[in-house]
Amino acid sequence: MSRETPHWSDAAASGRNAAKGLKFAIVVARFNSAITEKLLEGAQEALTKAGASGVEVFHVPGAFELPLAAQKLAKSYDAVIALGAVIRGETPHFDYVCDAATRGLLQVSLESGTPVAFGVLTTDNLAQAQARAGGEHGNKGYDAAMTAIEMAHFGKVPGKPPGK
Ligand code: INI
Repeated sequence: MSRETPHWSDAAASGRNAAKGLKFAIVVARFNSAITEKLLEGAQEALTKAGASGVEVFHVPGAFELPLAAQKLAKSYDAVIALGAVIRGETPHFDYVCDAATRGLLQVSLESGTPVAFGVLTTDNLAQAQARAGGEHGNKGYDAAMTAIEMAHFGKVPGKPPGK
């Protein structure tokens, strides 16, 4: 459960049925799996609370692979939740992986029209990642799933909140 001020809609947050009848794909990077599996737990908790039953989980090697997986999944789901953890090392590799994941996931979302929630941590160290994967800064996987629920409804029925 996230402990920071929620930035998703009240309807998505309070609707026990907000995710009912929708299909969600969660794609998770295995790199830094101690972190990403916690993000996955958070995302699944949010979707379960919102009444989702159509949830499937897919794994890829690292954050760099998330956009291609999301592109394939975007065709068959109402929303995709991309989860990863990129932790800064000693080389510029971090910047390239972050950039590729960020731009790639945005591109998939815009080109497919399917919401792709960005649940990729980009941190300077492991402690910062732990704090955001079920620690003192909440769980960004949970947050990404709540965003996916809201965006899956976005524009479908104007003026009608999710779960109603
Ligand atoms: N992938 C991550 O998900 N997180 C990282 O921190 C990371 N680092 O630091 O290298 C990482 N690299 C792997 C990358 O995502 C690809 O899997 C790899 O380059 C093969 O394409």
